[in-house]
Amino acid sequence: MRTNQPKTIYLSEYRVPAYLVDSVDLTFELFEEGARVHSVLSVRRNPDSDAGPAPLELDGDSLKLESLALDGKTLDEGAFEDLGDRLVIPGVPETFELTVVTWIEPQNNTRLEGLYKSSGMFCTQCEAEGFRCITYFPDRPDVMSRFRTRIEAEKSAYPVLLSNGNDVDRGDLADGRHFVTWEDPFPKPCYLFALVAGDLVEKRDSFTTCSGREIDLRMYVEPRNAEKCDHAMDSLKRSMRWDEDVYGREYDLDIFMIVAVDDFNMGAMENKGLNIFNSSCVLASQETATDMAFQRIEAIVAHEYFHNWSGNRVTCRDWFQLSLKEGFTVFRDASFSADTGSPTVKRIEDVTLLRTAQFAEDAGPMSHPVRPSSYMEISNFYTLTIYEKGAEVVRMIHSLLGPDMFRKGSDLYFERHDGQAVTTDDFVRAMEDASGRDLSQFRLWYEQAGTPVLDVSDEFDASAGIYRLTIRQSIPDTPGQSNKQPQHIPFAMGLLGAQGQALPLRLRSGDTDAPLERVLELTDAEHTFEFHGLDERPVPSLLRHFSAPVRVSYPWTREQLQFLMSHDPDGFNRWDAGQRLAVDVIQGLVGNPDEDAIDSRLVDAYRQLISDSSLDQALVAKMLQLPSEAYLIELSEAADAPAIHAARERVLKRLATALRDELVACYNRNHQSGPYRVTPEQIAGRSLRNTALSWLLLINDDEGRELASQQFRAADNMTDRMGALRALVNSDYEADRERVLSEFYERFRHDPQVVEQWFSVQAASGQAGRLPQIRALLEHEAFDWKNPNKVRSVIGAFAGQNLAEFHKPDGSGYEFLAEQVCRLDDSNPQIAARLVTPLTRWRKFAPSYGEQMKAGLEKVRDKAGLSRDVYEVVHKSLA
Ligand code: 0A1
Ligand code: ZN
Repeated sequence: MRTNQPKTIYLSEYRVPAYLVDSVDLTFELFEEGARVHSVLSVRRNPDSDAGPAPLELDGDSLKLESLALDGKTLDEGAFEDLGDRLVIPGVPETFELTVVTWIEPQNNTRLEGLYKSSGMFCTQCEAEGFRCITYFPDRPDVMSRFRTRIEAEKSAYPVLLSNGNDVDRGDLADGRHFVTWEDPFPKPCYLFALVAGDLVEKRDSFTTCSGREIDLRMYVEPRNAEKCDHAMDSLKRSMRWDEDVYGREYDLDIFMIVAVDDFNMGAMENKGLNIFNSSCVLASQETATDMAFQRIEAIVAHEYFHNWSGNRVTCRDWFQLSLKEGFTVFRDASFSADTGSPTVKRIEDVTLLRTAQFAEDAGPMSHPVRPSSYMEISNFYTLTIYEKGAEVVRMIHSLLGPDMFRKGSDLYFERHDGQAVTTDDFVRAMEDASGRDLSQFRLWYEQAGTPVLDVSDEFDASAGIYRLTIRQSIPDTPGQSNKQPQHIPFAMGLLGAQGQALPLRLRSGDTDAPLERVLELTDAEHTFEFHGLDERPVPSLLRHFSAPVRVSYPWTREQLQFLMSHDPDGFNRWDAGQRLAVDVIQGLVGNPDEDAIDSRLVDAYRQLISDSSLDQALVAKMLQLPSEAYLIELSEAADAPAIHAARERVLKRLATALRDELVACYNRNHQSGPYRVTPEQIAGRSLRNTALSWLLLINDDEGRELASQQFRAADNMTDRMGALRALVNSDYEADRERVLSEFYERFRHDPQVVEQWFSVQAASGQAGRLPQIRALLEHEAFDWKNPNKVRSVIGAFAGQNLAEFHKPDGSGYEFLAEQVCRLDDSNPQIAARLVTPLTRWRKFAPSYGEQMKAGLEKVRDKAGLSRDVYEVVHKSLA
């Protein structure tokens, strides 16, 4: 087990590695009772290091060292020091060969870091620091080596033996065993190493690259999943083409492999040539996966594939630079998804996640810059800030430079740094060098944490025809950072006239050819922009496309929001105006239980949305979703989650009652007859139908109930079956709820990915997810504490989505979560540290809640033998 007195690691203490490892020759002997790992390293002193003839230091975690030899000579115990998490070997020559033999127990590895077993197969997860759980090694991304890997295992149980690169040798051994040897020609950090051994079926396809090379594409899955590979394979081929077309990036090995495993801490991993996926992020069929899952799979397959360049060919110098690969790759996968489906809808989805969860993270105790300057446990820094805010930062560079200069910059970056381990600063410099733009102030986005706030005010000088827009920027204090400097913010905007027409944005009087949209560049704490030649006071459309990850505060009237909802030429801002209007209406009802009526403007706006089939239905489907409870909490101070829940439900019920007939009509109009397809049009249709259904059931509408039951029975796809199930589970029809839940389970009990959805629809429901029911789910035959997906689908869904229950005034939800975090801390600290997040937000809530949340955290803090992962999160949250 790891030490529980973690030390902080600082970026300022970065030193180049004293030794480099040019090549690694690994042999894995895999057995049921453990695995023996032979590792032969070619080591040489790093000419760029000023450490001189320093001792060689190798990282190790939970390893049994069997032997150690230097240039063939065994080192006995006096010749090196075992510090628990490190081996220190003094007096090593300038170049040498080190042979290390370790014994590990993958079958007992519940942390799922390093080599472990999942559903009978061996697999690995080495990012960030898992390789040290396999063998002693300088486990840091700036040590890049050529890997050769021989895997030996029993042939009947493990017919498929995989690692990175190309298979160069294979054969049979004594005692029913066999071996395969893999060679990866590209030097890589050890976090990109992977191994898989199991009884898997292979699905093959191929891809011809832009230069005419034929790439062998292979997916490996358990036999029962053989029919769920097509979507991922298709997504992979489209990603490969897209990266050639948009970034000029060609795939480099002859084989590209994807493996699905059931037990996985994260979504997927970009190991060189051998991507390993959480089954739920790669396997899909029409009957078992929702539209959302199809889209998520496409995005994750693309994300992992794109890492081949942004992450693998050019990697990170150290883990503080994590966003170098993650922010850029999320930006790339988001652009791919936007090009594939509806760009506005994709933007809405990304911004929803950012504003709900990343803004909350950035305002909480774990707030950190996109390039952090310290950490205790790096696994805790795979955050929304690194990924999503990091992607927004790259997106802003893209909008400041424009697509052509950005492409020049990325070409330069890949060319200049191919085969290197570099920093976010190197990325920005490549963008500067290619474009000639000065991004020195822009770099603050990487260094300063916290979400900038833009306070916007305006005035109209009718006599001069001038509209003045004043924007003040401020950045809140975050742990360890105060008095921040203004950042460089691209602020896209437009102005609308009374008829909804876009007005020319004349920054000088008499400007001819003035554009209808501008990207204003904010660099100072305050700017005033003047727009000339206006006959009337315009309505401003601010921060179009969400051009920067900031909060905008402007005193919109409800009339203006309703106007923008139907007239803003920017689809994103149309949606945003709807969200702001709904937030305003809901907030007006919070803590105001006697107020029953809601603003007729909201009802009218929604009526128009539901009824007008000439509007973009994909956008309408998004606009009909009320802001989530989590977002409403994020927007409030001293939040009262049950009161927010009640207010939101009241608005939903009022809307559903007022629009009952329109909802039935919308349901019927969106009936789909053709074959199921994952197109933006079909997705929008199913979303509208299922929204209509859920609203009708909220008001106990008998026709809605009948429609839901019918849909549940007759659905030919999971989106519709799940839509009906969710609507019935969240309704007051208790008997229907029980019936559909048990029918659903009986039908899909043998499919873990569907059972996960079945768990979460209950855990997230105010009706089916009361605490005794949640406890019963933990006892269910299908629940498995060792499987992160099951843990997330019950405990994560309860604490993250079932907010009125989780925040019950008696504190029982908090106690429950603390108890489960303590339990998980022993088996899987990474998952435990993620699961505790909701409690860390205790300062956001009204004291009667906050104090009890804090007590939950203290209980976790006091657990004996707390992991480093949970220690860091809990201690920072209580500080
Ligand atoms: N790099 C992977 C995700 C990943 C992140 C962290 C992990 O362990 C701490 C494992 C995988 C990606 O971005 O897809
Ligand atoms: Zn990634």
